[in-house]
Amino acid sequence: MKKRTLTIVMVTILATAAMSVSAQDQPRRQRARQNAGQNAGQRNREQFKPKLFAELPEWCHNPDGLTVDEKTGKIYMNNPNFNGPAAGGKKKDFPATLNVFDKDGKFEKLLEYPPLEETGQTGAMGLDFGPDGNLYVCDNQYFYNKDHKSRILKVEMKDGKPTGNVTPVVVGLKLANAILWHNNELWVTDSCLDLDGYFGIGGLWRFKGDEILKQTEPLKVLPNGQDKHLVVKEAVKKIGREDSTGADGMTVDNNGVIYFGNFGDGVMYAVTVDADDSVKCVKILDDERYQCCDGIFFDPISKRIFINDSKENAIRWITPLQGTQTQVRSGVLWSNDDTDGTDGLLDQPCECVILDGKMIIANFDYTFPGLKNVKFDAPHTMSVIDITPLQRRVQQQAGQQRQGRDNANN
Ligand SMILES: [Ca+2]
Ligand SMILES: [Ca+2]
Ligand SMILES: [Ca+2]
Repeated sequence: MKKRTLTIVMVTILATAAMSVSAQDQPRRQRARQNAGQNAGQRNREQFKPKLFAELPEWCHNPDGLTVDEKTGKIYMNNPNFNGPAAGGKKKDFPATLNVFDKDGKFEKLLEYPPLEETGQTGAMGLDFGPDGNLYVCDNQYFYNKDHKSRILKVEMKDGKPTGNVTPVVVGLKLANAILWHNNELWVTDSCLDLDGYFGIGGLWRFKGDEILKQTEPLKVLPNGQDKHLVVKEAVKKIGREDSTGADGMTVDNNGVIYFGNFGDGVMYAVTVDADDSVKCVKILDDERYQCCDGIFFDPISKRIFINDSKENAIRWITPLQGTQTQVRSGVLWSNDDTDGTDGLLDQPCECVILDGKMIIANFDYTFPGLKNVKFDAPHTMSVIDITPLQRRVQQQAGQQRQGRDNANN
């Protein structure tokens, strides 16, 4: 025991001596440059520190899907209220709700979702406005019944408010998570297809507009990965925390490329539709540092796709694909340690939208094994990050590049 202590002391002394020698040898100017770099890094980091956007009541403790009404600038938010005594099949304390925010965080409940009779629950998550002006909503029933009970619901809207008519338009999904109307088509991520031979596998559903908008009864898809509307299937890697959840967040860039990422391993994909209407999916990011992807959102001004990293309490970014690229750049905008969410620090961020340079973030706070967030706790919060410095920088760089090209051409 004593000998070991002595060895450790000796090694420590030697290491300290080596460090001080190298520090003396280091030119002073280089050290100053490094310090300046660290200070700038710290400043850059601090400028994206999240603040509190809204504190939510207990009956709205689980904010998830977000979408902006482009016409009014209002932010619509689904809250499945998964926490509470629903575990074990009991009815939840609070029903799932649809809510609306103005840009300053003023908040109003619009609707309590009617439960699915079979489970007594609704798990309203992703949502998007359709071309008919109604809201389309992922109802994740997987947390209550894994046997193809998830649905897409249409919430009929008039003058920015629900009329009260909520009807299923697609039934038979596994874990409906994110939803996107694009090019008069409806795209939906399914996080847990549970197909034989895979640790985990998720995918993308694609429905033509007419199939949804002109239907007389809900479209029922075939089970177990057999349906033709399931156009992408991607497996999940088994990594440290062994979460098998697949396709989660989804967004589309200004070139019409659709992106999605896996919750369980953080791998990102890009999806395009070819001239013959076939769907192509390529892996664009597979980096062991980044192991989780929940909701994602493309911002055309900063030219970034922002990723809610639930594992790391982080907002990360990737660049959208350009030309024939198949890989993207990536980085971290902000991350913080475990927190209850006080003052707006991230408490398992799951979705974000960007409005007038402000990134509005929902903190899901419904933990899974291996996440930084260790428990569900008050306060229940939405955060906001001012990303205008990043937007300005990217726009300036683009302007300089244009100028450079013009000069070269003249
Ligand atoms: Ca999600
Ligand atoms: Ca919290
Ligand atoms: Ca928490």
